[in-house]
Amino acid sequence: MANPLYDTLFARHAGQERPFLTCPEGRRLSYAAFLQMAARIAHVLVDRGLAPGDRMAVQVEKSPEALALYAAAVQAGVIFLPLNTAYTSEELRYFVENSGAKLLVCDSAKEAALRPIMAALGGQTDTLGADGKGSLMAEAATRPGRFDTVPRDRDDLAAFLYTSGTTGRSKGAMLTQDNLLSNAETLVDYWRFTGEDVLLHALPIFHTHGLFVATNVILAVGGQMIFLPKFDLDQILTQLPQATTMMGVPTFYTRLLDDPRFTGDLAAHMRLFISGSAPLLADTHVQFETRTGHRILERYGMTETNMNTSNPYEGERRAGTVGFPLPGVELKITDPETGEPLPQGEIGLIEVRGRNVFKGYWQMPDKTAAELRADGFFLTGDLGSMDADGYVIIVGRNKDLIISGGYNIYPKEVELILDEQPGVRESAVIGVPHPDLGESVLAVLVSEPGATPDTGAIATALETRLARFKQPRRYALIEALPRNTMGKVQKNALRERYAAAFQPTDHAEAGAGD
Ligand code: MLC
Ligand code: AMP
Repeated sequence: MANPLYDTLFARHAGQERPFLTCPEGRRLSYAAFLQMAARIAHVLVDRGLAPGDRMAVQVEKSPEALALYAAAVQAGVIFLPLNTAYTSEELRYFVENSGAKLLVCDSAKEAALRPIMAALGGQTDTLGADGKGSLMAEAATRPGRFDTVPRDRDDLAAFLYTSGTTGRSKGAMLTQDNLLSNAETLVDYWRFTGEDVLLHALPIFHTHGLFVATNVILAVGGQMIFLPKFDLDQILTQLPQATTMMGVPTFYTRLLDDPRFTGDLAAHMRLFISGSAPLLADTHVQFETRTGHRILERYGMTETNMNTSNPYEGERRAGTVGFPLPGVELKITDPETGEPLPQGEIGLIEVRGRNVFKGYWQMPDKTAAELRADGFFLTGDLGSMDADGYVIIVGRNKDLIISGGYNIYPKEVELILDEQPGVRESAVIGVPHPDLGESVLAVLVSEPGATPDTGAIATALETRLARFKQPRRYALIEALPRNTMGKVQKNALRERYAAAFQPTDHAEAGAGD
């Protein structure tokens, strides 16, 4: 095939008037209209000087046009680099500089701050708003609705997704056409998606979950999506009767359960609820089944690997597990020290191999070599075991990572900025249980001798440096950080000490914050 990803997900629907996207305000887009829109945008990308293999960074609100930008990039052979809308200009500068993006598409509200950054790097800027307006679509409107698809190979890169790292420097995960395509095809079969499916889509489209898992699966079968700008409980409850399936992070499900309007009747017609990106508490699984009769299907994935494991469609969906390795994915549990496979039942590092596993980190050969073995196994950084029936259980992380509402935060990135703040001698950032977000960010600060850090001023200083979801929700002052004999900060001790910081009956020692 000339361009496997484009041909399989998009081209096969050309000219079809079947509905593809429905927006809550009543806007509807057929496949034919969507593909025409994408083709017009692809012309603009070429006219902007983007050649196959060039990067296009995109930081825009969710809209049909934003999704068409993804389709246009695939059709033009341009590498798609979506970015969280919460990232600050400072964070954005790093991504565009590191990736060498030639074009940035951003919201017009951010243009004044971002255009100079792009100009200094020799790149261009276009705008696209949540309403679909801006310079990109104004240009696109003047272009033809057909575009000659640029040939690509399965091994060619389709997307860069940045993921933070233990050192605080984000890494661009290079995903090929085949990584995305093979995973979408596997998931369609495993989860029994068909053209009759209507997916309630309330996830952001700048991460693997909302962009690749949700969207690619629907595109692969020619189904429909109810395309909500974000997770909004009222809209979910209104739209649910029109849907057959939903994908979400665990927070979606706990919020639904917290609302008495979410009843078994409302969910009775649904075919499937899927959860991932963060651990789903076994308790949530049980409560959901009690309320609706549905067992949530939990699966496990990563930016670098797409989806690795899933509970079965038929057969037992076992609470507290992430199911079996997907067809085509090899998974082993190894000793973190030696890399040797461990006997069944023992806890070790989860390693995966398959067509789903990425090519490496952009221009970071050392980091790639450290995490992607020469034999193709990727070290996920997650700790787990396999039960006697082959279900994978994730028990923790070898990596110092916080997952808040499905967004990842690497403590180092936050600690580096906290350590620069007046009165702060050192800091430790930890994730502690949060009833809504699963985990939330808490910063433990040690003062300079004789100083008392002003946590209010620190919180303000962080606003321009870090995306809101990475900013600590609570601060705690402590005499000294607990350390082991090697001098390493014992974060487990801190996590235990502040475990109740965000619990409703708040006996927390930590102050300041929500
Ligand atoms: C928003 N805020 C968050 C947050 N989301 N803070 C911490 N963690 C989060 N996840 C902040 C906002 O900045 C704001 O701060 C306040 O919380 C309320 O904002 P909101 O917009 O009303 O939040 P809400 O819409 O309720 O968002 C919560 C959420 C959302 C859980 C619905 O974060 C979400 O959709 N998460 C999904 C993330 C995702 O798709 N992950 C997949 C990664 S891929 P303030 O102070 O300004 O009010 C991956 C691989 C895999 O992991 O396996 O899938
Ligand atoms: P990301 O880097 O955003 O792709 O996040 C990937 C990480 O999310 C994984 O390495 C896991 O730690 C976590 N994750 C994803 N799905 C699950 C799940 N179902 N249960 C527990 N953790 C998960």
